[in-house]
Amino acid sequence: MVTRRTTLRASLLAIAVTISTALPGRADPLPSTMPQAGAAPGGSSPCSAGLKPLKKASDEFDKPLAKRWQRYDYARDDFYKSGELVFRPEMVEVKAGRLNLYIRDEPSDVDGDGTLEYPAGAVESTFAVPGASTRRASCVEVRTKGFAANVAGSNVWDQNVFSAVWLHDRPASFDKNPNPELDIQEFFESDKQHMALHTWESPPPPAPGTPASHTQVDNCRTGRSDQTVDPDGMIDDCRTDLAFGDLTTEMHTFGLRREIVETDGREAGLLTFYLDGQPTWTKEVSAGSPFVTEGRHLILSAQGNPPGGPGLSFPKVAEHDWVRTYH
Ligand SMILES: [Ca+2]
Ligand SMILES: [Ca+2]
Ligand SMILES: [Ca+2]
Repeated sequence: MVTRRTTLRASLLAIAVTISTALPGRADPLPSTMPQAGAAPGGSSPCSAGLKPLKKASDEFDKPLAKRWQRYDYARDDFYKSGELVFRPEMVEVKAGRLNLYIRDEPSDVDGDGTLEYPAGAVESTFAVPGASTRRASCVEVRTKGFAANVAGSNVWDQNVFSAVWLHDRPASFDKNPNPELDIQEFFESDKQHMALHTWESPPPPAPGTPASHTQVDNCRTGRSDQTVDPDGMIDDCRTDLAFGDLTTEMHTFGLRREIVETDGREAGLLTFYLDGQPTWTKEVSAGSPFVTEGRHLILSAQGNPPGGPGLSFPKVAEHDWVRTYH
């Protein structure tokens, strides 16, 4: 395992070195298939390096929510539910430059099955965070302070609800198969970032577009040993060695860069997840994979895991300071 890890790091270093040579003031040009890092003024983070801000896919949350977001609403469709949470538009608030998503301790049995559901907030963008091409990478960053699935300790699932930052178009549909889902923060432990890739293979209509279960493609959690089998010869570097302390007490920036790079003489799709500018997971997929090429909506949500109540104190609120997309 150590040898493989070293090899992966060496591959990544090779990529990093290649990109750094293209920064302004350096002489070596990039191969034509490489993203033109440094070619345009860009963001200040490694996620956005060399890319231009994409205003139409960004929001500082300093004005009321415009048409670039839809609020999830259980009254519109009972699809808008997660575990013991039901999504209500009034649980979404924009105030003092922040998008706040609440869970309130006002449960009722909305579906009549004898269990209580709690009103919660979630939004999905109407814009797409663009996918990457051979010429252009894509980055989305979200500044957020969430609530964790896990408060008391790393092996205690004591809260049963959590906030999430992810890319997907909901509901899934047959014509968008395999409906890739990229979870920048699938769920959230107080001191760990949990990232995941899923697909939703939808049956043809008239069956519901979102199947009952999704496919777990891969995942990575900081601060925990890697639980997945990495494919041979492909970059899959989950930084299980990183410790971040309590992530719930202040704002942190979570990001995902998607790009098509040349590594070891081949073209590859590369997904790099970030926490405060630090790469936490670098995952290779094929250059044509929809995980890297497809535009996807951004979803900011409270999520629930049945069974049981949300646990611990109320009100719970996930605060989002901004969303910034670069392309
Ligand atoms: Ca803001
Ligand atoms: Ca119920
Ligand atoms: Ca893996």
